[in-house]
Parts: sequence; C-alpha cells; structure tokens
Amino acid sequence: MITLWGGQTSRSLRVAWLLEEMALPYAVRQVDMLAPEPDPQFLAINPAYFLPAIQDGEVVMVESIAIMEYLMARYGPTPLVPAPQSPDFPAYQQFLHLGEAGLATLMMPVIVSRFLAPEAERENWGAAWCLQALQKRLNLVSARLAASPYLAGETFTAADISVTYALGLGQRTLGLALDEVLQGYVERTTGREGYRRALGRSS
Ligand SMILES: N[C@@H](CCC(=O)N[C@@H](CS)C(=O)NCC(=O)O)C(=O)O
Repeated sequence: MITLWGGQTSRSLRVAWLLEEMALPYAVRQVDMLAPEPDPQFLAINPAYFLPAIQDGEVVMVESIAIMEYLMARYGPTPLVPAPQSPDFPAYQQFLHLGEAGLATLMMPVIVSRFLAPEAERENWGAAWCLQALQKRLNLVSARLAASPYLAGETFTAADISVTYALGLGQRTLGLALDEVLQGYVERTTGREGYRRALGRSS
C-alpha cells in the first residue's frame, strides 16, 4: 500500500489526484506543517521536512512531479501520459514541469514575503521579480489552452494535474486573477471525480 504524506492544500493534492485517477489504493498520513515541533516520523522520511512524500515499500520519494512520474511509470500504462511518440508528448512534458518549476516555485518567494516576512521586508525586489516572471509564464498556459482544451491536447493528462494545482495555489494565496480561458479550464479539470475524491482525502 502506498503511503502519501500530505497536508492541507499542499502539493500532496497533485499526488492524491493522480492516485485517484489511476485508481491506486493509498493511505494518507497528515502532517501539520504549522505545529510548533516537527513530526519525528515525517522527519525520518524527509529530513528536509517538506510535503509531499510517499512511501511505496522500500521506496521513499519527495518532489511532487517526480513522484507523479514514478507512479505513472511504475503502475502504468495510463492515459495520463501520452506515448513518447505521440505529437502530444512534448507539450505534455513541458507543462508537467512548468506547473511546478515555472509556476508554483515562482509563487513561493511572493507568498513568504507577503505572509511571513517581517513588515520591512514584505516589499522586496526578488518577490516582485518572481511575480512578473510568473505572469509571463502564465501566457504560455493561456496560449496553449486557447488552442486545445487540455495542455497536452484533446485529453486530460498529468500535466493538467500539475498546472491546475499551481493555478489554485495562486488563486488561494496571491489572489491570482484567471482570464476566461484559464477559468474555464480550471472548472473543467477540477470538475473531475478524481479531483473531488483527492480533495476529500488529502486536504
Ligand atoms: N518542489 C516541491 C515543493 C515542495 C513544497 O514547497 N512543499 C510545501 C507544501 S506544498 C512545504 O512543505 N513547504 C514547507 C517548507 O518547504 O519548509 C514539490 O513539488 O514537491
């Protein structure tokens, strides 16, 4: 049985969503990242102490996108990943990673500056740069979705899980405004049964 270490609204939602779409059984271990003391069991799993992590037998992994790629490779085949020969594959691969590396990661300096930094350090050049870079990268997502209903093309894939999570993070924490195309897209992806089930398990 796969164990998913997760927490409220964390990137563990990506992994839970993928597990639900693949109909794989899993157990969730909630970690309260705001607790005054670290959870010693989770610290033993991830000494860097961030979510999500999985245990699958002897396998322990962190990094939400890497975990998704592992699960699809280990327990596939699945329609959540196009075949490498498919014309949809390059866009799939690009947006799978853009969701974390190009969107969610850029949000973090903005989020911690706004909500955690001392008053005098809230407005800072680095966070402003990240916000601008994020807005520019969102143009890639909007342009793609103006041409196809999903990021890889006509069908829902793990790239949509990756990017939908990032858009939700931006909306919740930064008040990110989504244009009509992006709004319609998020309604389409989060309308899936797999998303609803994952939300119930991991958040
Ligand atoms: N790139 C990592 C980012 C992980 C991450 O930032 N996790 C957040 C929760 S969503 C966290 O645990 N932050 C606490 C920390 O980094 O100290 C991934 O995709 O898994």
